[in-house]
Amino acid sequence: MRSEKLKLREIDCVPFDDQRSGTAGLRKKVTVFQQQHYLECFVQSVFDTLKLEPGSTLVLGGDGRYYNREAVQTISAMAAANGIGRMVVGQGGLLSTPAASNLIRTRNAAGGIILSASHNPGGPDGDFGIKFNTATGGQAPEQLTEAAFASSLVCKSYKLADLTTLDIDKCGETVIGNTVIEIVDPVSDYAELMEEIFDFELLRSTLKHRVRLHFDALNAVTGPYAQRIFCDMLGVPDECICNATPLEDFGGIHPDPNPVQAAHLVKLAMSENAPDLIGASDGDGDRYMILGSSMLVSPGDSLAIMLANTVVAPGYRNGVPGVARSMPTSRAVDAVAHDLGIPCFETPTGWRFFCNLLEAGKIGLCGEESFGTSSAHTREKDGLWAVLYWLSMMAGLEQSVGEIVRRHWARFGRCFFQRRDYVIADLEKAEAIIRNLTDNIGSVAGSAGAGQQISEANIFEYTDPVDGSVSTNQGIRLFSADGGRIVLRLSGTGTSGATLRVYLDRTERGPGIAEKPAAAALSDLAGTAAEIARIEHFTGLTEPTAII
Ligand code: VG1
Ligand code: CO
Repeated sequence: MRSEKLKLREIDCVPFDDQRSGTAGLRKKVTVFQQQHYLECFVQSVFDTLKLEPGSTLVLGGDGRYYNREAVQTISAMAAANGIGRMVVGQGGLLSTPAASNLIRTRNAAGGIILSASHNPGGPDGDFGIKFNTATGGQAPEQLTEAAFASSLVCKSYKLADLTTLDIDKCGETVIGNTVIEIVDPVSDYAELMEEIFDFELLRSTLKHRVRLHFDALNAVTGPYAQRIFCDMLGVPDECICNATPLEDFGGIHPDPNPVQAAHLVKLAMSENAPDLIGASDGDGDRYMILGSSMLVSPGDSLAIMLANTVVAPGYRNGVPGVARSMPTSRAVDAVAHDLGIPCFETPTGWRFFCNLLEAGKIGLCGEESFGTSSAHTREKDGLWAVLYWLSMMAGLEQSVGEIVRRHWARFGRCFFQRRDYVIADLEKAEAIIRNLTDNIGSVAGSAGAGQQISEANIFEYTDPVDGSVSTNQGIRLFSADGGRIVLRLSGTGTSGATLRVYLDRTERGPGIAEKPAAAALSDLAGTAAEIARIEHFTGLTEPTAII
């Protein structure tokens, strides 16, 4: 064990004015983070905000993107200088977001720092990000991220220990003054948790005899997790896991598992002799995509189907007390919750809004339309867990992905869903769309566009049922007279310009729903949204940049 004396330095800096967290942490271009004192100032603000007891434990790791390793060294040196008792750091600086959340809980840590810009591109010209979690394992709530921002605006110095570079690739402990820096295997605790929730014996035999799995880690953090869990523990051949080595630039691919960025997986699913289950995960391992032969599972459907089939996994066999979805997520899960007689909460976009509900035991499953789903086993969304849950459904129900989905639609109806993203270079123009709708919200109800009558329009506001905190301006909702819904909001994870997200959903029942393309079911709502929001007028865009 290496041991060093603490050589403490207090370094002066000029405060930054742009360190406000978005939907999931602070995300900026790598070059912004590389400015002198930038990372340090934010981290000092986080330490000051968390007001950690001397000697507390903190978890640290990230998705392995460019700048991850440097940031781990800097944050460890700052932790030693700030009196943290123990830093638990993922080997190689790696920890998937759900694994970090789990480690915070198993180690009774006071919190954690996760280095990730999730699905944003990586590399020297890409993005970097940092988010912090509390002792519950959940992402810091809005009040805390706002407090950290306020603290950064007046951060005129930070504390740093002078220490020789840590060997973060070897598990073991280094002592610096009163701080122990412990490098741990990033996978083992998480893998153990998965083994508790799911019936690995059943999954092993299903994978051996019936289900051919193909998992794509998109060169991001889940590679080592997938290899350990699927190959070592569940016996899947190595070649079924691809892009399994975390790379600093993700090999140039965009680690966002959706049909646009991961079109190669959609192609594979539509091919002859497609694998039975195709899964993929995003940069930091908290999202997923599920496909089967000729079937891409829409995330809203995935949550609904999981809720309808809790019986398949030992961890959920007794059902769940309630469920939650983010407001723009399709309302498919509402029908299942209604059928089960359990509450269905509607929260603003961003995982942090689920954390209080999970912590209070009000919900046992939750999800977002952006391919993120999880349960009370951790306090973050969890990509690999979702793949294991789908595998459990295939094993327990003895059905293919396609059969599971189609049977669900036959029972509950099909909630068609689309997210239409408009990438707008000029932030002002994007804000003008939202401002115009907000200012005129009273007259939007009763108006019509592309043949659709809007019967109700409002601005979503959320009161947390646990702590009573209120979050305003969380998206604009338009309800059509025939039961359709349009939601508009601006993305809070980008690092330049703006992305307007337009979400559409409508439930249909009866014959033909399985064959009907979502585009056909939602084209009138799409036209109505574009017309009422005057997207072309404000931006010149006649079509979305991507439809997900
Ligand atoms: C997006 C998604 C949101 C998700 C967030 C962080 O936010 O819409 O559902 O929670 O990314 O996910 P926005 O504000 O860009 O719409 V991750 O996997 O980037 O931590
Ligand atoms: Co992510």
